[in-house]
Amino acid sequence: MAKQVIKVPDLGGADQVDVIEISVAVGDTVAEEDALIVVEGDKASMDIPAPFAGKILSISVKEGDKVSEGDVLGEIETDAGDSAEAPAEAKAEAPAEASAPAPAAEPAAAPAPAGEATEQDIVVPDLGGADAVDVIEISVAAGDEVGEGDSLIVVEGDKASMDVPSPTAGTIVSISVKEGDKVSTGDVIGVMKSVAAGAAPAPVAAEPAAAPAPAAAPAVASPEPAAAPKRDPHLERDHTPSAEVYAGPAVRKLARELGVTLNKVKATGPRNRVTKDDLHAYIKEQVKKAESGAVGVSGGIGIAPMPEIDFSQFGPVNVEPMSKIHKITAANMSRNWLNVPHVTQFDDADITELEDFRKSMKAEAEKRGVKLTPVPFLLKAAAAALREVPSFNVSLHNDGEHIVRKDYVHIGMAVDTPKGLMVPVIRDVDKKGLYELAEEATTMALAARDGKLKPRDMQGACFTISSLGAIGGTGFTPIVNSPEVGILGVSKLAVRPEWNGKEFVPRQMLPLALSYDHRAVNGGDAGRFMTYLVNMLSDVRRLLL
Ligand code: CAO
Repeated sequence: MAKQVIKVPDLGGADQVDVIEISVAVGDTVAEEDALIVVEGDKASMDIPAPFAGKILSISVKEGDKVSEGDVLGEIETDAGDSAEAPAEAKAEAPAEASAPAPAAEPAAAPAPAGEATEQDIVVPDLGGADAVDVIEISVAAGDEVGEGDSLIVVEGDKASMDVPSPTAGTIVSISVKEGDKVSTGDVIGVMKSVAAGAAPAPVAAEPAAAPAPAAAPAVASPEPAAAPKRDPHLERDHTPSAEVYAGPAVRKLARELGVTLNKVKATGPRNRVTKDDLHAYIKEQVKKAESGAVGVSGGIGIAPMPEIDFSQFGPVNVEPMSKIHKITAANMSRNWLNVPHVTQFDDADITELEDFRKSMKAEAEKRGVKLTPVPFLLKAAAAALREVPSFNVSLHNDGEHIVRKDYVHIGMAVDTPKGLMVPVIRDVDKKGLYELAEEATTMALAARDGKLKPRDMQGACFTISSLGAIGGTGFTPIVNSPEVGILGVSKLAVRPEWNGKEFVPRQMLPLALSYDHRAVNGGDAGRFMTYLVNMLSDVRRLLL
């Protein structure tokens, strides 16, 4: 362990810069090069990185202070052993990567007469040793008039984003790089036409907005690499793109890593600056909203959050925690409701014959130890319909470009349990007989109610049946259990007068509601599916084939 003093490194000539952000606190563990504070000069902001990995022992500046090269910022306890105990000052004062300051732009070959437009290459100026930095923004286009020092493109190195400023006032003729390209000092990034001022022959090629500073005094012998920033601070301006967001390079980098658009973040820093804390607060808020299901549920469609209501003002209440199953179901329901464009189609199946048959088989079924309710018949009919109309036996691929067609028929069965809704899955329904399905449906429903289902028992369904027939109701619109694309809602069988062409006769009618994902299934296929299903249920002989 060694205690080291942290000092302000070479600021490339800038003096008395403002401390605009303290990025660490006492006790924080930092890695070498992590931003400790952010300072801002006239036009540039820059991170002051940690010279070593270690633990922050003290911070001796605060936001609003002014600092210059060599000023003490605080102390750090490094992991380095005695051998690494080089004078901290030496490390902090080490120069930016030993690269000689390069000329900002190639000088023009010939002086230009006053007032005459001359074309010149726009060259990437000294990047303070950084190499092959990313072009992250093109701020101008051909034909744009620019002033000297205006930002032309924004580049980003390891830790800093920097503007490449216009070397002179003039008109952009062309920009030869695009976002995502890599550029280094001396690369030509475009051509501009400048107007030479005054009669005296003047070098047309401009310098960058601020001349590159000479590297600081040579480092005092240090066993470790220099801790000074690797960029020329003159170029590290806080780039304020169209949204005019004010933030330092570290915050911008973090925002990009997290996929946050900075202009959405509420700035609380000095002069409306977005700080790291602002970014964290924004992310926290978004996560909270997403988890509550209020907004950001995949589509992020900006639904206003539900107001918080104190129900006790209306009468006695008891607030209880929701079960885990209830919470999962709630999240899935809102996800599916918001993501899936639902259509629900209704029909009634005349199951008079099916019921006669079922009742005639009931005693035999009981002898076999199974309960023959309408559900196994529905499973069998739905499996046949999925084979007949395969556009229901699909899932939409997440890439939005593919559809997954399934050559298996597994059907989920919604089970009402004291802990909430569970959907065990009966596999290969198309290959199973009625007794087998009846037995499996009973076993699964019991396992669901006893909380004995395993995760795999609830996975892999192609379609779901939700039967409320034993409970009641004439119809309901079930929610598709995505990634499935269809669900059948079954209501209570009712005896109704049906016209047979000559007279009204009492028939046992089963109300069915088929909800489907209209992205995957078109109305025609849904109509065919429902009609096929109804025919199967209405003619029990076909079901048994
Ligand atoms: N119409 C009239 N009676 C029906 C019927 C219908 N559509 N469906 C079943 N019945 C009858 C059965 O024949 C049985 O009568 P008998 O005992 O006289 O034979 C009785 O209702 C009870 O059936 P059951 O509930 O024991 O068995 P089932 O096969 O009908 O249902 C299951 C099994 C697991 C689907 C059901 O118990 C269940 O949990 N349903 C609720 C599903 C649910 O909550 N869906 C909503 C999801 S979306 O929120």
